[in-house]
Amino acid sequence: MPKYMPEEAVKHLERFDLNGRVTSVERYGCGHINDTFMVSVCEEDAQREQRYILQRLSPVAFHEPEKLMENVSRVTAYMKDVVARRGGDPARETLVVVPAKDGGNYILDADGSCWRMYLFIEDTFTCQQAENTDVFRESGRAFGAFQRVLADYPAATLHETIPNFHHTVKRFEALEAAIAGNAAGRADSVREEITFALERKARTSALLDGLEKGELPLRVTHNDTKLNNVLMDARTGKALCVVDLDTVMPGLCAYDFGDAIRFGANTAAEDESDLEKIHFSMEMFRAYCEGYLGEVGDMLTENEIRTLPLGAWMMTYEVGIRFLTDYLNGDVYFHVAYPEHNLVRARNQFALLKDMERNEQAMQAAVAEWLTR
Ligand code: ADP
Ligand code: GN1
Ligand code: MG
Repeated sequence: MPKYMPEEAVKHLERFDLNGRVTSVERYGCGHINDTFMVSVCEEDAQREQRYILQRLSPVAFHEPEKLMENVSRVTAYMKDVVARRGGDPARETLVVVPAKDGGNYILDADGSCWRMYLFIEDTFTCQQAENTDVFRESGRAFGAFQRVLADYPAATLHETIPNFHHTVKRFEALEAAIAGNAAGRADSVREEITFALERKARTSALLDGLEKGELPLRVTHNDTKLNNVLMDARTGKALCVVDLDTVMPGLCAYDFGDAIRFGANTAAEDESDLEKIHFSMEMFRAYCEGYLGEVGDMLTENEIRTLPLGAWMMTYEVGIRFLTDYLNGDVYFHVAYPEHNLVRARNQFALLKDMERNEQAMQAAVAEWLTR
């Protein structure tokens, strides 16, 4: 997808309820889906600067922005109450949607693209890679706490913003269609990666089978638990706020656990091209278990806990085939910085997957410890 430039973004700001003069608009963050900008506004009355996040939702990923924003508004309002009741600071610990002048919570531009704004949460940082176990353990605590807070949320009121988002069998079918369609003429150059993906077909339904048989419950999950979707407090180093709520919908806890592991227990960045640098870190895995299961260990069933390592495998495999699919389709979904970017990401995830497969027993043993606590 082409990236939007600040000059394009700035045009939409006058439709939001901002009290002051816009002084700068810059592209921001490392998300692969939306176009994100940081906006600075010099407030008229007070002589101070207020910053905002402005985002254009990806129309390729999200087809019903109205429903998506309804989810975001409801979930953030719910979390705000919980945080306030606990004596926390709702403006820092949850996302705050900035209203549009027409009273809505987003605007549509002439092309039908959806733009929305949040208050910028100051004095935080995000990590593009887990630098140490403390940071990763903290992110596990944050996603665990997020899931716990939403445990009693009326899940049936949530819209499915991306249908079948973690339906790995359907992701596999999308890969098969991309191979057959060969839209970008790249299929012959990635035969090795295609074979690697196809060889693992039998396992793609393993979590869905558990769901179908009633062995695994649906919960309200985040579904995109990358480390850079947690804002860390720059003053304390502790996790402060979970962001990127576009895919909050019913799901399996193995999705949230697994997606976090595939990103943070990789010894290299998600798009490292030197495969020698890519290893699966059991140390990081254990640290995440401490953070995550420390929050939700008593809430999850034994079956759920036992499927967490499978979740790590599944999410790594799934996003690997999603990157490969997008490469075959000509880079229509994920933002790319160079032509081979999606292929590099797919190879990276497959290298990680191989190392995870070598560590499956160790992962199982690590989660089993939580069953006897
Ligand atoms: P994408 O869906 O494209 O990943 P995100 O919503 O995750 O977009 O935003 C991209 C990045 O912007 C995040 O990783 C985070 O670093 C930063 N970010 C998002 N929302 C806020 C906010 N309210 N305050 C400060 N930083 C934010
Ligand atoms: C996308 O939006 P972002 O960058 O946090 C994607 C995830 C992938 C991830 C891979 C809505 O996450 O599913 O795991 O890239 N989000 C969506 O880095 O497709
Ligand atoms: Mg994100």
